[in-house]
Amino acid sequence: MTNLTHFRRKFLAASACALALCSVSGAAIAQSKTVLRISTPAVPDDWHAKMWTVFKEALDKSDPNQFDVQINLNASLFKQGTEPAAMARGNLELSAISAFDIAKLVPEFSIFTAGYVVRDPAHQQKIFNGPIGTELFKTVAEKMDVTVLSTAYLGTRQVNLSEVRAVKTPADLKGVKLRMPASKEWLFLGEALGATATPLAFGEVYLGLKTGTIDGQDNPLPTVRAAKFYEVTKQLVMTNHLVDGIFIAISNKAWNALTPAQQTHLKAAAQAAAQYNNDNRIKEEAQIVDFFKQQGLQVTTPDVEAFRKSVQNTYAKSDYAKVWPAGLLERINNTR
Ligand code: KDO
Repeated sequence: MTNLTHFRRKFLAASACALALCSVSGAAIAQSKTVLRISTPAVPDDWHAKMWTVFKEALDKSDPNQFDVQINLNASLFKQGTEPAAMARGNLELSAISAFDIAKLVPEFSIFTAGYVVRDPAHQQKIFNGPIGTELFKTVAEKMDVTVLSTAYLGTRQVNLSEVRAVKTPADLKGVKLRMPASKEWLFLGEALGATATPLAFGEVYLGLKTGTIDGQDNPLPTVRAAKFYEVTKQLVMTNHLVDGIFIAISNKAWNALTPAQQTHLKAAAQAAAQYNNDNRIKEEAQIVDFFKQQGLQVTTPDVEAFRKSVQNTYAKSDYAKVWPAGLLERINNTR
């Protein structure tokens, strides 16, 4: 072996070793961070997608180098509605879960899936940040093995149709294939509105509207904009039927592994994220109607009282209402 070859071999071996060391220490740093996987069906342009960046940034600031926050949008990690089970199994740390997801395991929570119960976003925050929230979230933690960190306002749901139709009362929605997320709690709401509820995952709604598999869908207006449903629909019926919320929750496995200081910071980060979402969404909802009009959609006002009466009666007579704790509806109504 020439001196030169010998030198080259030694040099290559040394570099490889340095590289190996380097990647080992890189991996060690990555490993020392607590991984927080987030999964949501939200589209990138919607406020409850963007709020996760606020969460991540708040945590990076309060606890530098302690967390590896991984945000997965568009249901790319878990299918819509499967997040609570994934969290309970320990395959997912965080998500923003709906009242409908919770109602499957905590039946009394179905009171928040009923139309025309929560009055407005301020009412929603008072309910969930007060004693009712504290009591119910305790049951959620016990039955679902997740801890709710904050409540985000998803918006007020409206009916959005692919063809223009005269809609004044629920009877006018008869035969309309109204897409709802795929669970019996959601389908019940669609039927209570007078429509033929048709289950479909959020990610398939745009195509469903375009191809005519469904005649309409319901969502808050900022989502109709962010997911571009206005491109494939012609009418918004302002039913205001559900002041919807999503609950930022963490699996108890992940929560219990945190130090008390980390738990405090995580809660603060989730509250900052919800606040960012709520402020922006409320502001957008107040001015968004003009956008849809400019896009050529008809924005119509039905007889909201007729919808309210009919939806409330349908729920009152249903099995859902049978498990609502005595007095809860009154307590909600009296929350101001
Ligand atoms: C929807 O599928 O209509 C819905 O609005 C239901 C919500 O609970 C939530 O899952 C939301 O979609 C997604 O986050 C997408 O915005």
